[in-house]
Amino acid sequence: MSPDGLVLSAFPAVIVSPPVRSSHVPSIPSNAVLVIRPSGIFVDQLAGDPYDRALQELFGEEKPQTRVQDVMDGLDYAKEDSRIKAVVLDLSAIPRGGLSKLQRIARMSCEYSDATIVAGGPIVQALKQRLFEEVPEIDIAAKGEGESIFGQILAGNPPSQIRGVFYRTSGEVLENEDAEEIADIDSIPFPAYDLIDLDRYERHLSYTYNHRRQGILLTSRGCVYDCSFCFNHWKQTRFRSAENVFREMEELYSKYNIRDFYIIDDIFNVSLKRALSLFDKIVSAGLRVRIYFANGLRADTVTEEFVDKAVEAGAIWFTFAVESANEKIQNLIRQRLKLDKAKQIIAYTQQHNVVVNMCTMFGFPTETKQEAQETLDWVGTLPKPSLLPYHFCLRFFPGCDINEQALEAGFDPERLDFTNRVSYNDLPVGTPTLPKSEMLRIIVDYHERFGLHNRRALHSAVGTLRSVGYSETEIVHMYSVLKRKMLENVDELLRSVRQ
Ligand code: B12
Ligand code: SF4
Repeated sequence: MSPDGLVLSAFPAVIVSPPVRSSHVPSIPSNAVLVIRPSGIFVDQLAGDPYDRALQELFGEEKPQTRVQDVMDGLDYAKEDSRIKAVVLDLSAIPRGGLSKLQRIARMSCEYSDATIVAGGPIVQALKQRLFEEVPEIDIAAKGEGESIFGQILAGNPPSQIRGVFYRTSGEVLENEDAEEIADIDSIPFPAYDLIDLDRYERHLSYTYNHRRQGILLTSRGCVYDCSFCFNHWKQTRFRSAENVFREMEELYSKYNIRDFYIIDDIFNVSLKRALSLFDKIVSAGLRVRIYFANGLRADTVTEEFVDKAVEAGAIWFTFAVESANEKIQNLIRQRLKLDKAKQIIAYTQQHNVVVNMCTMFGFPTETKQEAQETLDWVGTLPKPSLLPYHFCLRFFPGCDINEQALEAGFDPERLDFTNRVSYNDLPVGTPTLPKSEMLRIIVDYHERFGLHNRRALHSAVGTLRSVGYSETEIVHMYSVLKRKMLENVDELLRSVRQ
């Protein structure tokens, strides 16, 4: 065994053999030994910005990297497959620095505990019983709002008597009826900030890539729209009152010295009246805050008054959800954004001294190269591109209607499943109407025209960030994340673009 090799104690035998690269799919004999031989460096996410990786792959120059998650997945599959009698992790092809990560994998794989494992979040509604297969350690899963369900679990109530859960009993997974959603969400207490070490959070990057004492605001639950690519896990859409949101802001402002507020609602601007009332309250109380719309606003229902009042109240960060500028795709995904109205209000917002982002996507079922190109061209007609280079390949999450639309359009089911197991900025795999090579070109094209590899866009973005108060360190950290490599200073960032 190689000196770096690590054997999982759960498996009885150890054999190291060199990796065999072959185009055919090998059959697995009984009593097999699985050799996992990662190459390159171990990473949590693949390094290098999407532009660089797309180019490298187009020209066949990809640098070897191995995702920790991929190794863990391999181990998981091996555990379930009775034909595999042993697993060997052969580390001879990775530099020594990866050892600590590998030990983590091994420890995590071997650790068992007697604690009751409770899961929650949208993933429960999305995967249902399948979640218990994917994560066999889970005992109970809450399929709705945790506030009351978790309290009942902690109180020791038997799962069979708790509404809104899946639970494992005598080897099967049972589902109870849904729990009621909380009708008046003003009644939910504010988050317990006294339990949070705000200084520690400040050292980490916020939703908008800066280091601040952060107030995170969720002012509504649910969404009135019905986009087919989205997992809308709330049944009813409910809004907190402007008064209630303002009281939370005021408390965070005076008690915790928080000045930066990040709004993460699905669509904050569904109620214009409520939004304007909140902005008025902030202005009349003289709170000197910075507001970030970290999640997408619906552009065609934003008004000039909304933008003006939001800016007056301290908004410095606007994100607009555009997704596609092609009418056919807009109808398919049921977003039905009025593109002209959206363009007008985005351009209007860009006249203010604020960050303006647009989230766009490609890779929709039936989308052709020309239709995908339309989105890029539409972005090109705006006075400025999106500050954040957020042009992503669509991912297919379980439970979203887009999956059926994709299957109808001839997508390979295995590829669909693959896309939701990788990070949003991992490279795309291609669709029946948009092959992978075209997708890679779209990424390269986007970054050269508007993104990380466009000199004008980068200079303009850095100028805007400085003018809304981002420090040089924050800008360096933000772009280190976007480019997936540690930058020394802003000059290095600006020098990195040749054209
Ligand atoms: C903020 C956010 C993020 C942030 C998260 C930052 C953070 N550290 O929290 C960022 C930008 C990093 C992010 C990333 C991603 N996100 Co996101 N995100 C959201 C968003 C907008 C808000 C989440 C939130 O705080 N909600 C408010 C709280 C109160 O609601 P909640 O989390 O659902 O919790 C309630 C219940 O679910 C339940 N509950 C939750 N946890 C638990 C635990 C227990 C034990 C119990 C009993 C109950 C319980 O009780 C809570 C209170 O009622 C949601 C959309 C939404 N409206 O929720 C999407 C959402 C959760 N994200 C989604 C996705 C797909 C992703 C990504 C996979 C995107 C990608 N392709 O990479 C990644 C995954 C990151 C990861 N590693 O998990 C999807 C999930 C779909 C699904 N089927 O699971 C959502 C629903 C968006 C959507 N509409 O499609 N996300
Ligand atoms: S994508 Fe946005 S607007 Fe569409 S349903 Fe989801 S949260 Fe609502």
